[in-house]
Amino acid sequence: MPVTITVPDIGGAEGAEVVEILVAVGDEIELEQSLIVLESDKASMEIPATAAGKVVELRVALGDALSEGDAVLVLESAEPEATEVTTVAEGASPEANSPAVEAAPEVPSEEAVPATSENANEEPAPSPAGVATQLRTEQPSTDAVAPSAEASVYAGPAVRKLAREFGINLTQLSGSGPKGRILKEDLHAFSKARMRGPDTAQGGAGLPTVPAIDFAQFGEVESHERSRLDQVTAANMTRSWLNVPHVTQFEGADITDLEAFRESMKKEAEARGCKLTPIAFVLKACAVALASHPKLKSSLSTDGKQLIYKNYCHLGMAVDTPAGLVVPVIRDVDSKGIWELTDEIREMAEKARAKKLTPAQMQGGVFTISSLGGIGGEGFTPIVNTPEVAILGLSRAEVRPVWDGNNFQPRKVLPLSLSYDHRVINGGDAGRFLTDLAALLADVRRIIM
Ligand code: CAO
Repeated sequence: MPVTITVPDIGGAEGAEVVEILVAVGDEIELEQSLIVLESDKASMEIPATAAGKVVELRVALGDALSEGDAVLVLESAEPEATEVTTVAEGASPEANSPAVEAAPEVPSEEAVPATSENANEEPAPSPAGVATQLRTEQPSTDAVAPSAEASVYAGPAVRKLAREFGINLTQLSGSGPKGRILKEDLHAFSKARMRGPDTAQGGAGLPTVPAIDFAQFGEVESHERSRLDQVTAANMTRSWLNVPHVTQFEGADITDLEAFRESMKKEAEARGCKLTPIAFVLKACAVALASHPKLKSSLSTDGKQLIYKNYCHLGMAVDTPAGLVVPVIRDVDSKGIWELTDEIREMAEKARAKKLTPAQMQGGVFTISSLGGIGGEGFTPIVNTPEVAILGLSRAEVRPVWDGNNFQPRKVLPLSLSYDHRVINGGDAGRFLTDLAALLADVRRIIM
């Protein structure tokens, strides 16, 4: 018997354009097979068959504008007349579909449940036998993209389903089908590219790979295996560099008085069997400054929605060792004196160089100090030791002519460079912290205030 398939409830869309006709006269089609694709200004929708049979007449042409109830085609079906049955178009929005479901009481209520975070990854329940009414809500992609962004992508339900299975965010693809429709082939090409590397998968927005070069063509070369530590450091640096928007702020701290004090303590230091270097004072001054600027020792939650403040002050100290860079953590710097810190700095540096640090001694830092003062250089831009949000670089202190308003005075200036995670720290935060830190170092008496 002839069955006319009509446009179902398409979420109230009027005059949706026919952008694809997926069947032809003479085709044998199955129940729920997609017949045509409609595109409204909000979504694309595949119109499924509400009965199986042979197409005897097409009632639509490309470019036609259709609304609910318009005829799509006529089937010669062996099944009883099915034109009375309401069908909800695939791809129509859940909200728009709800009234249609209310109007079809024979449908079990779970059919009408829109995708939520709880059910988002479940397949829609199969339609009960003999009931042609069907609601398929678009489920959120596994990627962190607003569902509305993906819903506006021009792709059919099968492609969307496949994209969800592959964890592909459809907004990252450009379709090769008519009018930019995303096809299964586009998904396959995208996932192949993604497996090859990030450069091609992002359509040029990812990282270009560095080409492999045979250096031996230019002269003699030697290849040395990198230490495990170097490889781990490389991975950590890359991760931080790629994830964290870095900014570096510079300041010169006048440590003339601090150096005079340190010199005056030299004999006492020798008597104690230690060497008093500037870094112990810098650690202590940082602890004091961080207490007034707790954001500088916070961390961002993984979803970026929370800032985690830490009520402790364990500071990391970069140590240069023959095996590579390590960062032991000095605990509770805020409650320790300069002598205690000096001992601990030496102990940690020795352990680091002897590869005797335990994992626990390298964990829990809230802020890192990297001192190249003993090596040299006027300044550098350290990389934030994520998930910390800031790191302080120290360069070689030098006597410089500093204008006091009347004359140039010879002052010893310690170059400070503060790199920070600009997702968390603003220039103002960094500037205030660094100014306060420089003031503390300029007059170490303030450290005990
Ligand atoms: N300006 C001028 N002189 C400085 C100075 C500075 N900012 N910092 C230290 N010095 C002096 C010290 O006073 C010492 O002088 P004397 O021998 O005349 O007393 C000399 O430089 C050597 O100091 P040091 O570097 O051995 O000792 P420290 O306590 O200052 O630092 C440590 C300890 C462990 C931080 C350091 O040895 C180290 O490993 N630094 C490298 C850190 C690093 O690699 N950072 C880069 C990380 S990113 O790649």
